Amino acid sequence: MMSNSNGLKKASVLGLGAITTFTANQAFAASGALLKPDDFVGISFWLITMALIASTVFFFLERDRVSAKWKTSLTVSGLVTLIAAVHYLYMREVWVNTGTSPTVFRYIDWLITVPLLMIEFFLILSAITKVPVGVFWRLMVGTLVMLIGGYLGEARYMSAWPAFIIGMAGWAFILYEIFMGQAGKINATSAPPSVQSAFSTMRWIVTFGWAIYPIGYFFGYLTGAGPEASANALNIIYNLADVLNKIAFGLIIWSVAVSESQASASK
Ligand SMILES: *C/C=C(C)/C=C/C=C(C)/C=C/C1=C(C)CCCC1(C)C
Repeated sequence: MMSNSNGLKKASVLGLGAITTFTANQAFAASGALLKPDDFVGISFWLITMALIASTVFFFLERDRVSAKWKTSLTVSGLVTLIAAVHYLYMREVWVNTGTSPTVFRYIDWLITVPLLMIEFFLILSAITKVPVGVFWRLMVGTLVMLIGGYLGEARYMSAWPAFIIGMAGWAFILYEIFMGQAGKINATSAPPSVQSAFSTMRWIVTFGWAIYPIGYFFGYLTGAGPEASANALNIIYNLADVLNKIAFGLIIWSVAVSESQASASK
């Protein structure tokens, strides 16, 4: 009973938040251009905004279904999609009005959401065993190097290639930690099968799903295509990557949380 009415309360708070953001944004939109039917990049910004809002509501409400130690993981998944949804509203605005890449909003979003995604690795392991904080800090350092490198290149503080290489080094450091470093070892030695399987899927997402971003950067800055062609490619690629890396990633965590909660309830 209690958790039901809490759920409803949460849903209405969220709904209100979404509507407010949306209305404020519409007022802002009225001053500029509107979405055109042949602007497929602009349309992708819209579609993904809606998917992100829906995912946020879903993750927050589903917290009620899982046992206590999994709730934080679902909260973090919902925060990732919420933060991204708000940024997508602004990014669409920049795109529709100027036809240029919303680089600053994109990186502010990443600066918050990528660390939160890294924390998920830490959380799913912490739900089952004690994890040294060094794991957490190494994942943060890798993230910062990756994003600062990318930003320096995209905002043209640095030439595109060297910045790209710095970014790639940060990502490689993250991959090392989750495959061969301490996080990987803790998973292999102490996690139950369902956590191991979620950990391994999450790890492949960070490998192949995240690889889509440097591919986007490549088409955006390193091929020498015209500015318009490359801005289109860059944004559509980054947008699709976000669907996988924010929404699908959250769904994997949700599914292990639900199955582990049921398993421990039936014990
Ligand atoms: C929700 C947003 C996510 C998961 C963003 C992830 C971004 C990356 C994995 C970016 C990677 C990059 C490199 C590996 C090289 C330099 C350029 C970047 C920043 C695009």
